[in-house]
Amino acid sequence: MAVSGVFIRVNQPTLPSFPAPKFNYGAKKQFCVKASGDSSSEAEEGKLTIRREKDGNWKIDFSGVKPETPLLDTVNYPAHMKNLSKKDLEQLAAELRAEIVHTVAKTGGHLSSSLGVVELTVALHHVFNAPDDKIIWDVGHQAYGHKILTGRRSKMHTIRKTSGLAGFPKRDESVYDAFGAGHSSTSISAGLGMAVARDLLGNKNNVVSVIGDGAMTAGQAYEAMNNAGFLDSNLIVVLNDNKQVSLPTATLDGPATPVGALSSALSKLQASPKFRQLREAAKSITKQIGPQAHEVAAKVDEYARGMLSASGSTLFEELGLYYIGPVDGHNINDLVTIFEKVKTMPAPGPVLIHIVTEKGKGYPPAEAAADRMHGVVKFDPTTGKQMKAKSPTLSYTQYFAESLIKEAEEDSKIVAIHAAMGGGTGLNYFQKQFPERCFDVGIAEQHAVTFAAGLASEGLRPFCAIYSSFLQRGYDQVVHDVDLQKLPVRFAMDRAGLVGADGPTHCGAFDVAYMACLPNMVVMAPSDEAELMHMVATAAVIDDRPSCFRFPRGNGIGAVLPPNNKGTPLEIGKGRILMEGSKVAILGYGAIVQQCLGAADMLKSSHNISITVADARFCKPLDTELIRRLAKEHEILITVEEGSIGGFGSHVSHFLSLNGLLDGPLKLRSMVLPDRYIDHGAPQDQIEEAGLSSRHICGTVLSLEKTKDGVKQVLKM
Ligand SMILES: Cc1ncc(C[n+]2csc(CCOP(=O)(O)OP(=O)(O)O)c2C)c(N)n1
Repeated sequence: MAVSGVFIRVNQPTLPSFPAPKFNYGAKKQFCVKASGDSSSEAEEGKLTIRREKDGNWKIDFSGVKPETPLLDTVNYPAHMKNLSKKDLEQLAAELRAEIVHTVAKTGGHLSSSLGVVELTVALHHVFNAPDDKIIWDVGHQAYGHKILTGRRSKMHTIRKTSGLAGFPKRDESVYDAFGAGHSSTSISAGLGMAVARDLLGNKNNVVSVIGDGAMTAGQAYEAMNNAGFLDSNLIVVLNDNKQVSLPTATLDGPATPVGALSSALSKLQASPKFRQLREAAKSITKQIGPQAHEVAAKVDEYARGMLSASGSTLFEELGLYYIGPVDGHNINDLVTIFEKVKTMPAPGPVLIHIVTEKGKGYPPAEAAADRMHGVVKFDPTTGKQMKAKSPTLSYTQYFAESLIKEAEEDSKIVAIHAAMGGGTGLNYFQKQFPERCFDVGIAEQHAVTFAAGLASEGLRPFCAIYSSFLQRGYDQVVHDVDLQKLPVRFAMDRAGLVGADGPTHCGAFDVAYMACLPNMVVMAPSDEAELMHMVATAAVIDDRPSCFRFPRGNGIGAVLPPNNKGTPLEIGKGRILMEGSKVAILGYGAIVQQCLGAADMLKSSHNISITVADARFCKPLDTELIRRLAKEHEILITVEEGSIGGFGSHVSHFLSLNGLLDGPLKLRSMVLPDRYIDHGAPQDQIEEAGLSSRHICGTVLSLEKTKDGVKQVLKM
């Protein structure tokens, strides 16, 4: 990396010196393999796929062949790394990097964030004594190396698969996963809680929170630092600064400039070697000779105004954290030395170590890719080319973006907001067409919602595109700033329902329940991509109150799209009948309507049952006329949704009971997600586990018909 001269080098007098820590881990004597030297005979013979070049850099052969990892093969747990020399640690890092690429090429998953923290992971596990010392990975998408070094290497081929390892740290999975994650910016809060608990319980362990500069854009990180500065507990925060805030790490026009003032402030710090060197030297001297040196530091501070307050300290220091950095996050020597020193400081209070890394480091295809190969499907390790499945239809996300663009072409007041998820929400496309009308606010869902409320209060028509599960974080803002004031913010909730490999942290289970209980909110869900386009058009014209619509992860079903991909506003609170029958009514809400249609086909063809299938379209306001009719004209009414209890089915049964429609012979059942979190896995496995497949809908109908044979029959299907 070209900026190495900018970093704090630990051989300079930057930190107070303390005696080197003594390790006593009781680990068995380990077999220690030497790092291969410059031109070892083994390397020349081509036996090693990982070797150090003459220039000191590591050369890794990223072919599909399993890399030779002689040193990594001796490390099952961190205890096995304690006696390694710094040279060995470098080799271990190179082998770990090769192993990550080799594994993820076969499984898919998060790649480049883990590659960027290989040296950090090795240094942390060498210096700190997990699981007694707590290492907390923010978001957790960068923890693949951590998983490999903490007893899970042999299971890495199962990562993100049904019954396999989770893609994020998970407390149930390993004692080394100190805190579960998936959503960002929680690590400092959790770490502080652990540090305070340690103090109250009289324990002596270290707590290290590792947080990226992206995750550092969220308010919660500042709330935590503010509190950490006040409580003054010993806590180490490692800020992993790779200058990538949003996802993907590129726009459609190429690499993205990181959003937010924080990013430019961090860059200023990195860009000023003199400043850092002088400042750190001054701070170090201060510790030894007294406060006069503060003046020197304060003078030097003028170079980095973006980050500094009037008193001359960094933002982090203002909050009460002792700042160290920037440090080259790929230099194991420096990382180990700094961690050892910080670890042995008697009472440093909260310390922030600012390291600079490169996302995708050491794997040329990732380094070269515009998105740095953040999240990948299986790929060819030699070229980095991903094996993307071809689909005749686009993702719901793309249909959403396409139709929003069509609305915005005709309505200049339409604006779009997302929280660091331009790729995930499809708003990158909107951004390309309307750069002035698209806002990436960083990983800041709470701010995104209230910012949208502000835009709406001045007469603009904001669409706030946030994944269902991430919007949970902005819920008070949805209630207090939007719904209570009846401001017409439109919420596009992507990834509604089960989400496959990402698992429960990203599952959009609760949005129907949490949105439909709000008095002013219009709550919709499309049954296919054409309906999604109509709902975008509907939301655009709802200008007197807030509205929302949810749509799933995955591709459309091939529905006929409206002309020019521009939807037509729907009548608010009106559903539609898709199939008319007489005995059983299945009322679906959202994309699950497709499973309802599948169930109806099975019931008709195999059991000759006359079925009505209706697409509710709205959870709020309910189509009471439709529901009344279905209840009165059928013996059985089943509602189906891919959401938690408390959602659409609850609203329907509430309406039916209040109106006396449950006082007669009607048999009503609500099919919802089960009352537990469903682990990551293949989408089809998840829907089966949730009991929401066509087969399960069939089974519910047949069980109400009391034809036991029929139930058995359908479960065999
Ligand atoms: C609350 C929340 N919003 C959005 C996301 C989606 N997300 C996952 S990683 C990421 C970027 C994180 O950036 P950074 O912390 O710098 O890590 P990097 O990917 O650069 O390694 C985002 C926006 C999330 N996980 N949680």
